[in-house]
Amino acid sequence: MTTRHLQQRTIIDRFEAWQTAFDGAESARLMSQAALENAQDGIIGISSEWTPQYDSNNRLILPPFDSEFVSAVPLVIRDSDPPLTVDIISWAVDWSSDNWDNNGDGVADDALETGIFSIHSAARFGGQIRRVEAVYRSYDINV
Ligand SMILES: [Ca+2]
Ligand SMILES: [Ca+2]
Repeated sequence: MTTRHLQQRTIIDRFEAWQTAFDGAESARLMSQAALENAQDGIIGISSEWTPQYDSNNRLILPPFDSEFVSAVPLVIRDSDPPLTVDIISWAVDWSSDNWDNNGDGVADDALETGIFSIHSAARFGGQIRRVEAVYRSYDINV
């Protein structure tokens, strides 16, 4: 490894960690989406014993990585030596059956929540944590 290469590494390490964590979170979201498409629960690295938490905007709040309910899954996202791995977690919500008023219209699990799913994913790498979330209608998901 050349000195020049080492200097470049130092400069970009911080951004790389941020970007790598983001890539990991995106990968987790895609894995959950694929699982939902295959009629699986789409949950990665979080115990089914966990009780979902929501913020004041009815958005799900993932448990922290050090939660007793979390066993983050290592995911290799770069070919390198050693392989670059991020820790990922993901949770999928079927709005029609989570006993929560996800769309904030005053009624939990109403007809307008039918067929809507959201996926909430996070990844941790190099001290950085990135979170992503997405909402889908079932016709996007081919359930
Ligand atoms: Ca509602
Ligand atoms: Ca609901």
